[in-house]
Amino acid sequence: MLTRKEYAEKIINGKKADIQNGSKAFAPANIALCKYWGKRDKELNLPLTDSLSVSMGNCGTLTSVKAAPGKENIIIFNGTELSASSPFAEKINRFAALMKPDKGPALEIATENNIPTAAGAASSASGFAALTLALDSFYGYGLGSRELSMLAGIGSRSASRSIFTGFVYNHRGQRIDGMDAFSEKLPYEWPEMRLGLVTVSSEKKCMSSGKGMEHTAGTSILYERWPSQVERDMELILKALNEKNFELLGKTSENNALSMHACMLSSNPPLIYWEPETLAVIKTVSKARNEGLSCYVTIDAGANVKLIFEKKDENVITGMFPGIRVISPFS
Ligand code: 2P0
Repeated sequence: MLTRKEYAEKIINGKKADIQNGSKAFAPANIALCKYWGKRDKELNLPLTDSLSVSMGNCGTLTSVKAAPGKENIIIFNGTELSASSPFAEKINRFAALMKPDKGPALEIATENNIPTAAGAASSASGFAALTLALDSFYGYGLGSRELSMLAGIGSRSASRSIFTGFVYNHRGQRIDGMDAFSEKLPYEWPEMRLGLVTVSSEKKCMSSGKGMEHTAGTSILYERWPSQVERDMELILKALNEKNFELLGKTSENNALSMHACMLSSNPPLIYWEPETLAVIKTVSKARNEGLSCYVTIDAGANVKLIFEKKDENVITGMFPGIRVISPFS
C-alpha cells in the first residue's frame, strides 16, 4: 500500500524539477452528469466508481505560485492572506508538499475563484486542478495531462476532471497502486448546452463530501446498488453524447443525481443536503417539463440546484429563475 506521497512520486516518475520564477494556471469548475460518491481507497483518494462531468467554461480558479522569502508557505485566498492553521491553508500546504522536489523553496500560493462559492459550484475541483497545474509549471516537471489528472485527484477526486475542458471521463481504475485512476477529455462538443446555477442557500453544507460518502457507504442499503446504477448511467450518457440526444442526457443525469441523494437520504441517520427551496426548484422544473420545457436538474453535496438546458430555452428559464447564473461550457 502506497502513501499519498509515494503515489505522487510514482506519478511524477523521477521527472527532474527545473524551478521557474513563477507560474499561473487556470482550471474550470465542473458539474458531474454521472456523480462520484464513494471511495475505493481513502489514503490515495481513489473513487469506487467512474464519473463523467462537463467543465464550466471560464468559471473556475486562477492560481499563481512563486517562491516565498521565508521558510513557511504563504497562502492567499481571494486577495487575503490566510493563517497557516486555517483548514483551507492546511489543505493546500498538505497538497503542495506532495509535488515538492527535494530542496524546493517555500511557496507563495495565491488563489482566486471567479465563481462565488455560495453559488454551489465545486470550488475544490477547480482549486486543486489549478494548483496542480500551477505547481507543475512552477517546478518545471512538464507532466502530461493524464498524470496531472491523477495528481489533482489526490487533492479532490472531482479536481481530476477539472484538468480538462468539455466533457470529461474519470476512470476509477482497478489497480491498488492507483496508476490506472485518471481522467480524460471526451471527443464531444455541445455548443448549445447551458448550465444554470440556482442558489437556494449560501450556508456551508451540513457535512463535507468526504464524510458524507463514508457515512452513506457505511449505512445505506440502497448504496449497494449505486455502482450498478453508475455503470448503467455512464453507458446511457455516452450514448446520449454520441447521438447528441439532449433528452437522454438530461434525464439520465437528473436520475443519477436524485439516486445519489436517495442513497444519502437512506443512510442512517439520514444525510439531507437539501433545503425546502431545493425541492421547490426540482418541482418547478418537473412541472415545466410536463408542459414541454426541455430542462433537467442536477444537485451535488449541497442545497443548490444546477439546471441543464439548451440555448433555445435560455430566455424562458432565466424568466422562471431570476438570479440564476447561466454558464456556456463550450464558449
Ligand atoms: C461529483 N461530488 O462527482 C460529486 C457529486 C459531490 C457530489 O465530487 O473527498 O470534493 O475531496 O474527493 O471531489 C465532491 O467531492 O470529494 C464531489 P473528495 P470532492 O462532483
